[in-house]
Amino acid sequence: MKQGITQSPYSFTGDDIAGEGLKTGLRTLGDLAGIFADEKAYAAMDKGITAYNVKSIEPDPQGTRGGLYMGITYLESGKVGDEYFMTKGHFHLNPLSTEFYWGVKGEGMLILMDEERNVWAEKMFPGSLHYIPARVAHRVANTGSETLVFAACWPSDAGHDYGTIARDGFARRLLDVNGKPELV
Ligand code: M6P
Ligand code: ZN
Repeated sequence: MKQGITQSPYSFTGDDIAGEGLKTGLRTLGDLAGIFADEKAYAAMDKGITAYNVKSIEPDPQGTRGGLYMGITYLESGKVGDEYFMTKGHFHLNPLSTEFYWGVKGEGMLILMDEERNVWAEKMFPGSLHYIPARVAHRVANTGSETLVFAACWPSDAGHDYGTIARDGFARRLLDVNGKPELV
């Protein structure tokens, strides 16, 4: 049992997290097969390049009710054809689960889609804060020329449903149209 003054086992320095049990995950372009519209452009690219890295602190086992996880994602700048590098995107397995995202560095767009497949997007930048409601799929695109860094906090019983997005995709895509991001 802990007593008295102790030091937290975790740290958050604004653009990095560290501490006990830190988890890290890498997604290469090869891990993102099927999510980009321009299949020809995708086929011509090196599948080994890093699309993004995620670091997370997950103090309780996955599925724990009432627990919280904290993560930070480093999404590289790049495009596949006219489409910005983006995260896989997911609904939560637990449909009641919500999540906060916030922008730390760089420029991007949080793309959101409800179960009726309505799609909207919010600009991400250092200091932007985004609440992702229940039953809303979420994906982030890097629209800038530097690495986009964003942090997230989500319930430990949220889970990731990647299958729905893998099967049906998002109803709209964020493309570079004459140098500007547009939902198409
Ligand atoms: C955020 C959180 C994580 C998620 C990560 C990457 O850090 O939402 O749960 O894993 O972004 O997104 P994705 O899982 O869609 O690739
Ligand atoms: Zn989520």
